[in-house]
Amino acid sequence: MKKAFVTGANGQDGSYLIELLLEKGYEVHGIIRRSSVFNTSRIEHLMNNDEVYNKRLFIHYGDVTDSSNINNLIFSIQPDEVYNLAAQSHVKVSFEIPQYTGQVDAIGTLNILEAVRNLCPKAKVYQASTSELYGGMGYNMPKTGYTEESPFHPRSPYGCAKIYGYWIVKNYREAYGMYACNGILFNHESPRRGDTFVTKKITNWMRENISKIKPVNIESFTTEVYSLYNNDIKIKALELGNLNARRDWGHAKDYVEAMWLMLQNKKPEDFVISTNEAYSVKDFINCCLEFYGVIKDTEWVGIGNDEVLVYTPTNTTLVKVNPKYFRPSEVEFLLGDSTKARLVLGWTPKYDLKKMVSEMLRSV
Ligand code: NAP
Ligand code: G4F
Repeated sequence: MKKAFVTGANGQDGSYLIELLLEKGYEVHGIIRRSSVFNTSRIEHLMNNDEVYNKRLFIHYGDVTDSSNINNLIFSIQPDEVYNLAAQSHVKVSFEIPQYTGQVDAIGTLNILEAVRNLCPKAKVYQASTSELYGGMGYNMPKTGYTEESPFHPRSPYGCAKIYGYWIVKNYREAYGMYACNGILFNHESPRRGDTFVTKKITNWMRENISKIKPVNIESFTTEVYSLYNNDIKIKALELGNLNARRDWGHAKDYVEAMWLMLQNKKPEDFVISTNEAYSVKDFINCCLEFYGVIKDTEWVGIGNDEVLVYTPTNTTLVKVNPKYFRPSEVEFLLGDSTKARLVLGWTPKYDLKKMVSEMLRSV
């Protein structure tokens, strides 16, 4: 039975990856950090499954910044595959805690590589690299999307820490012949996405508020009828930052499959994983409004920081800009070109934006 070691086990990707590895018959060892509150909600269903928990799924306390802990675990488990997903993964937060972000996202990656090199050298390593490496600057924006060959220009302490992770993985591959690869993944979302990322923030708000302007089960309401119904609605507008940022948004379930495929490849290589389609934050909001069938009753008005989304029957503001969500330096545009992964790994995404939005809006 193959053994996998997963850091960031209770994160969005960690939870889907562990499900996939268990389905494929692996023995899986995940690490979680000690927390003063329960922090296993994304893997609770697996930990409650008596057929796998403590039989094929083992959860250990661990932290990638604690090399003694990582060394002990790697030495005692002797995994065949290591998936390093642990990170301080929020770009905006990285401006507030840059040093900590570097310790986890950069030095944490080095700690994993050193543990494998010294204590379990045959293990294959997957590193969670990111499209944030590219930076989306005007001079460096290929029309058909970023490939494995595109230059990098990170725009945040997160991006800078991850670029160290990217290069140290490449260096250990070249220097020591390790099977170590970077998955350069574009944004991927799901109902398990953290609540402060833009897609989850939007879909949470929609689920809470759209039923107030249109009872979602009553499809036959005419605009006239539900604007009457809406006379006394109280909606706290959704406050967002850059509405025009564009992202190539995929589904986390598709992307963890790509991680696994990378470690089954004949040789260690780096791969871009993306849907190859980019949409703006406003497009994402419009897609949610289409799902609820209310888009025809809404209108974007104003420009810049004064731009708002209005529900026209009652002139209610649904979305507005709050500059506190702007980043000191922004990545305006990310579009991937995952041709290589599709050709070499045979990977293709099963979700498009509409299907993913619909799953996020239907989830509880
Ligand atoms: P996530 O939900 O934020 O999960 C990150 C996980 O890392 C959490 O379980 C977190 O634990 C854990 N962690 C943080 N610091 C740690 C430390 N010092 N030691 C051990 N574990 C630690 O992120 P995700 O969306 O699943 O992303 C997974 C990885 O892919 C991350 O490395 C991220 O940077 C990268 N990535 C993500 C995307 C994306 O769009 N989702 C795209 C490209 C790359 P707590 O729950 O205790 O905080
Ligand atoms: O959802 P986001 O916070 O994701 P971001 O910054 O693209 O980073 C995510 O994807 C990266 C891959 O490219 C990962 F490496 C990283 O770990 C993370 O998973 O923001 C997306 C866009 C940004 O341009 C942001 O400025 O949405 C814009 N945005 C507008 N209003 C907002 C908001 N982002 C957040 N989080 N909150 C807002 O209110």
